Amino acid sequence: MVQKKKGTKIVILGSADSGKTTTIENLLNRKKEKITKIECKGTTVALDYGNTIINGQRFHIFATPGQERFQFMREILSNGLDGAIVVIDNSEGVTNTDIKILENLNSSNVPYVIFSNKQDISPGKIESTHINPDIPVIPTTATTGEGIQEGLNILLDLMEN
Ligand SMILES: Nc1nc2c(ncn2[C@@H]2O[C@H](COP(=O)(O)OP(=O)(O)O)[C@@H](O)[C@H]2O)c(=O)[nH]1
Ligand SMILES: [Mg+2]
Repeated sequence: MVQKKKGTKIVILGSADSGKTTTIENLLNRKKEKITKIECKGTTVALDYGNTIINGQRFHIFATPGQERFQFMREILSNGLDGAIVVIDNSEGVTNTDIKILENLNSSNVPYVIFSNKQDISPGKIESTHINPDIPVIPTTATTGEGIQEGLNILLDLMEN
């Protein structure tokens, strides 16, 4: 039996400490939605999860752990996703973990955007041959919310087309 989908799944990917949890907090807290976090010593070990309604549609948003040993969680969470956000720490640049994530996304048909985060401490554009020139790169500061909502809207537009 074909099941009716109950909402849209967005996954936030990126290296450890790039700002994924802060991004999901920013997206959901402003709407006072509850977030479930599974952390150890302040870092995500399994996932962060929250859901919210945008324009009458339910969105399930997951943030993944960045450490390599949790790659299996990225794979589980990346099943059946409708859109993705890759959060890159602009002060660190594109890491090996980010390269793997970008390569996976580029070989899929999943719409995604890149947040070049921590613009407050490292302003400017990311330069990397690993970034597909067709993919929108949005400068963000997750701690203040700068660029976050705008970036989500750009992703939602891509997902509609
Ligand atoms: N200065 C600055 N710090 C940030 C920003 N976003 C996240 N952080 C900090 O970076 C650290 C890691 O953030 P977190 O969201 O836990 O990263 P995650 O491992 O990707 O989930 C925390 O101390 C955050 O407060 C940002 O835009 N600017
Ligand atoms: Mg986290």
